[in-house]
Amino acid sequence: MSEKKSNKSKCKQLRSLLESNELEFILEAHNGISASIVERAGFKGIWGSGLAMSAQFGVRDSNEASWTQVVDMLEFMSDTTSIPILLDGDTGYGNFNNMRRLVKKLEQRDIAGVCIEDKQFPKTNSFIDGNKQPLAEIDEFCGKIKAGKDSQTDDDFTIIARVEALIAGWGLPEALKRAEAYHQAGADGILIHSKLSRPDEILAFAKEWAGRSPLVIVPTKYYSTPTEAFRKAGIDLVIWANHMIRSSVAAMEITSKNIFESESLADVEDKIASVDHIFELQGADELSRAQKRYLSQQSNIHSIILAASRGNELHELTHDKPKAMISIGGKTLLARLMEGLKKAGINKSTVIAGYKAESINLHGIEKCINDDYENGDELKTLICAQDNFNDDMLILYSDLLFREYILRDLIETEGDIVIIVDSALDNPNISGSPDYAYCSEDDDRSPFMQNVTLTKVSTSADDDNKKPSGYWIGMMRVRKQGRDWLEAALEELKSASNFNTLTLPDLLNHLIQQGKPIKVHYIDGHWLDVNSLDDIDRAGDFTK
Ligand code: SPV
Ligand code: MG
Repeated sequence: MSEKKSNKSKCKQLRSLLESNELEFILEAHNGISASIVERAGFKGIWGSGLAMSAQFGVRDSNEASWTQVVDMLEFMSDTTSIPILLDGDTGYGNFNNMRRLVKKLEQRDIAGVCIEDKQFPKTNSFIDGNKQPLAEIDEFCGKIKAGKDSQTDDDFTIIARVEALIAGWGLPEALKRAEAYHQAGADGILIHSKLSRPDEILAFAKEWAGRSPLVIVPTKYYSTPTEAFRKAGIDLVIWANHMIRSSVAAMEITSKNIFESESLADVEDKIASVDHIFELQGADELSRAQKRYLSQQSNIHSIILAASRGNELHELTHDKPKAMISIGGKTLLARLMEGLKKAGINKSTVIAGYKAESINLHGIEKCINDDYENGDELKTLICAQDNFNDDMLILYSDLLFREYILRDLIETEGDIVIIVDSALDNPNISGSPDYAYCSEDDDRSPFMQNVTLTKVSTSADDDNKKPSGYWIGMMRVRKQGRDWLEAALEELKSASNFNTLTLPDLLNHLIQQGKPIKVHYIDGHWLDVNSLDDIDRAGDFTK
């Protein structure tokens, strides 16, 4: 595989190939991926074959594909490679004027050169009834060459004149006469073509031509000739003209037949290019590197949502569904929560259902089920989602309503485990028996981030005669280290006889007892949870 990319322009590279003292080779390609394969194989140039390109479009090599369709394809080929492309430009797609426009467009797309043949538009492939094909008038063709040369802006853009006299059966003298005329008209090289299975007429031409200008051949028919014979004859460039399209056609025929007959992929899988190899040829790695560099980092946070409980205080409202599926202002609590998570860039969520689990039917969530929700509390529910734990996750209750910034703050706060504490103890939205958070420092309401940790969560508002710092709102962020702590704690607690009664606050307290820092981020209101019928009214107001 060629690793070295040339600093030279593509036009200069092609010119060097023609003018080097070595015999050089270029190989056909017909689209972006085949061009890329040709370059990776080590070739120093690409033949933009008319036959192969028309074939890959599924049309005939008779100018059925328009010249702009060809040029569009060349652009893909050129974009994906760093080696020069010599286009098989048929007859130049019209007269001198069409040739001028062709050269202009090819230069704009970084195509290094074009080869035109002295037939008439629309041409057909030289191997189909070659001798019936009318040749162009010499003067007219010379005018086309001159027009092309006069319109190129890069001095190194190459125009090769292809002599079809041998194909049309007009003999060696006519071929030489034409080649000389085209050389005089300014062609940068001569392509002499033959349909014989032996190289005799090509070698005879080369001998007479005697290096007047670079000489190019296409040994499709005389393929068995040893390459050394071309070298000795002073040929400059060999075009392997159609071997990429033919090899891919052969492979596709075998594969399609195999899949059709076996009605299975089992036999072909090991015989074809892997999907990863296709990605590699497409440059997928470069794109992932660019994404890392240019895209804001996509969130990899996974949310784990506890939604197993009925919400007994809501009575009839939760007769046939859990609390999470109660509708507030026309949208369920869970749907609102998912919307909030998505807005914060969190697209992976696991919902742990229990009571009336079947009624949780939201798209885009993974559902885990705690079948034993009646006999267990929150930790029993949480461990049902243990397989979905992630090195970056949120654990939260499903009955929360909150302003968007709270989630954003939680995501942005550093810490192995971070919780949100509402320091507004007079928050009118909070009723019932909330979780009071006791913290290392109270909220100083300064705009600067405080370094506060949780010391306890309790349902009591005067634990040890102390005032709580606020409410834990039921959201926590757990990063890699925190996940390890949390999993170890769950493992220990699982064997406790009261495991079935344990809640998330119990888990937090256990972690604190073990000396693990639980980082606190303070907020000032702007949230509520739905536990009672009164909360439903408040929730309605909150969402207006
Ligand atoms: C092509 O590759 O399209 C050519 C070469 O023109 S040949 O098919 O041999 O005419
Ligand atoms: Mg052709």
